[in-house]
Amino acid sequence: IARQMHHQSSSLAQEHLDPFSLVADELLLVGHRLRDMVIAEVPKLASAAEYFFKLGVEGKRFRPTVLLLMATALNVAVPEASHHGLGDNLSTELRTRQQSVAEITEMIHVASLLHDDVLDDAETRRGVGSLNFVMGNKISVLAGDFLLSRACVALAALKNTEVVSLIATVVEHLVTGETMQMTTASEKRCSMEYYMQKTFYKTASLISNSCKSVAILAGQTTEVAMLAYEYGKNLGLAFQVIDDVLDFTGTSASLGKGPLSDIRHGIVTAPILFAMEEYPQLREVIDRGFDDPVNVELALEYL
Ligand code: GRG
Repeated sequence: IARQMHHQSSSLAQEHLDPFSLVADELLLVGHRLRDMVIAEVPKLASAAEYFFKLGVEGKRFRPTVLLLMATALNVAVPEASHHGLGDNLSTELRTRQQSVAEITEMIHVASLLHDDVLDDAETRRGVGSLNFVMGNKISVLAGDFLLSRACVALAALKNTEVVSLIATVVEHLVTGETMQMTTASEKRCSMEYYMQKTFYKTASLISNSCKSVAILAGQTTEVAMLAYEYGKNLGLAFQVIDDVLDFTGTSASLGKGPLSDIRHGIVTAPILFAMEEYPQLREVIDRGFDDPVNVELALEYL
């Protein structure tokens, strides 16, 4: 993507290729539109649904950033076929539709965070009280459902059945990944294969399928769409592995929540699996579970 951007504007020096700054203005626009898209009729639902879209608690916007950069790279050469159904101002219309994918993706992401925090009984998120902690579990679940519904409406408005199908399937993947994470079966919990599959569903699927959607909207070939998918998949897997490491190395300030929260929730993450390859005896500690803080401390010694 950086190379494509570089070709587009030769004045763009390598050191200026900070991905966030390249799409900063557009991210602001996406942020404004998201705030409009999540306005609800009933005041209690409105304040709950808007909670993570307000300035200062909007998160890193990693997914919209990746999608806008993907759109920039792919729109350099838009095949003739994609003109079909779009007006004269092709590039503006196409870009707006791709921004819509970024907005839908962020809404689904936030919906999953709201439900996740209820499941985990979390107290903090993005450096503030999690919505379930501040307003209660019931409204958090409903706000997540509301966001999913708004995302569905925006998705339908794209009038592209392939994209609708891809993104709708991601919701199933999120639920599947979260359910897989709940397993207590030792064989599965402790295998790298299971971890990678779970991580694809939980984190990478949303990024890969939305990247592919941006390519489809640009009328790219199946081959390019698959490359966009693979790129998003690998980026998503890497993103989760880094997120896993940060759980051990980050601070409350940098994480926006307490460190070691994964291990305290009994989640077997990448650093634990890698440590287990070196110290097979760690498996015993994992099998005993992390409900007991003594086992958490023991596991940390291996890490
Ligand atoms: C209702 C859509 C829906 C799903 C229900 C709870 C659940 C099933 C899925 C949870 C999936 C989940 C929370 C995956 C973790 C993904 C992840 C790495 C989150 C952190 O993403 P960041 O760091 O967060 O991009 P910010 O706050 O920056 O947006």
